[in-house]
Amino acid sequence: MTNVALITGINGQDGTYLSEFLLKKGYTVHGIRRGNPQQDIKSKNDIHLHYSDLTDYAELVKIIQETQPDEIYNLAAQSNVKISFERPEYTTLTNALTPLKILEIIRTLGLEKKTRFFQASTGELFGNSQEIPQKESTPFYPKSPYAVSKLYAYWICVNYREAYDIFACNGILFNHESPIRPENFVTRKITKSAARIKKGLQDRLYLGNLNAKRDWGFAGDYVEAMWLMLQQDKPDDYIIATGKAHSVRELVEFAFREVDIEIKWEGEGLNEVGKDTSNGRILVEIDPAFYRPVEANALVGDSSKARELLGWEPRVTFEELVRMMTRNDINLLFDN
Ligand code: G4F
Repeated sequence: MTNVALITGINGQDGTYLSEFLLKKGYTVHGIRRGNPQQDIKSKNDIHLHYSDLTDYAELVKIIQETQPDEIYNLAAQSNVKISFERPEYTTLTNALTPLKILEIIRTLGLEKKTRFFQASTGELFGNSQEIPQKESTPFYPKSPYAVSKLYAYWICVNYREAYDIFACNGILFNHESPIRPENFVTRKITKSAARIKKGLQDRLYLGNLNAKRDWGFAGDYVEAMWLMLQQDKPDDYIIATGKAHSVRELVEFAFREVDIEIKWEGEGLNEVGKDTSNGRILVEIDPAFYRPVEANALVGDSSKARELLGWEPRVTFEELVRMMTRNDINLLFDN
């Protein structure tokens, strides 16, 4: 008998890496994605795709009833922090209520003893926390509608674990990136722009807060941690992070270095620019449109608990991650 996994958000970055990981482990993988309901269940690369909208409770019941999963990974979300300030209600409905619905379905279908549940929780829960690095015991202080919606999701997961004995885990994931990260996240925006500027396809890169610091790891490493959490004897919550913070400014410098451009910074605040040291050309400028109404503090996670209990540790460093992403973006340009 093979294990059956059901992944929401199968077509996103994490869904892509996780489904590859589980297929290699011999799982039967089902995934939910938005699309044409007429297509019902389709099979693509050995993944059974279910076209559904997660706001549709009845369809979710049907999919879980039919697939009888051993493990459910809830990766679907409106995951962009900036967009959450513009679409707070949609963000809340998607991020907070989807895990509630899944947990409630597990309970009402009597799958408490069969189905294990993973919730993609986030380092953004610690938005304004004063403790650095943040641990599982650090008090939460969310600073965006996104983070507030994920706070509900975190606690409903804990609540169903305690109330109904469901094997439910929160992976408190700090930023995790890859070559398939969409461009509305800063890592991919920067690596793609560095490649395009190098090739003469773009003049400038416009960014928001250069001083923001994040703990950036590789998504491929993080999906392994998700799986490990569901293989333990007891359900629990774990921080998954590299433990190292870097600024957006450093990210820019690293990515441009990969395309043999050295950046030097001049000016201050909104007038700060990044210039190519070899010819003085301005390549990076600030655009206040990319600032957020409030910014989280330096986010950096202490994943000692995951290292100790799951035997997990990140393999790819920040430098390797930026190199991997920038080189991929260069290759994509040369392929086209
Ligand atoms: O890449 P970001 O948009 O990711 P953010 O907001 O840290 O959130 C990501 O990580 C979280 C986990 O810690 C996840 F929960 C969440 O779903 C998502 O995956 O922004 C990173 C930083 C921010 O401080 C932002 O203000 O980069 C700063 N930044 C500066 N200029 C920019 C830009 N971010 C974006 N997206 N675009 C800019 O031009």
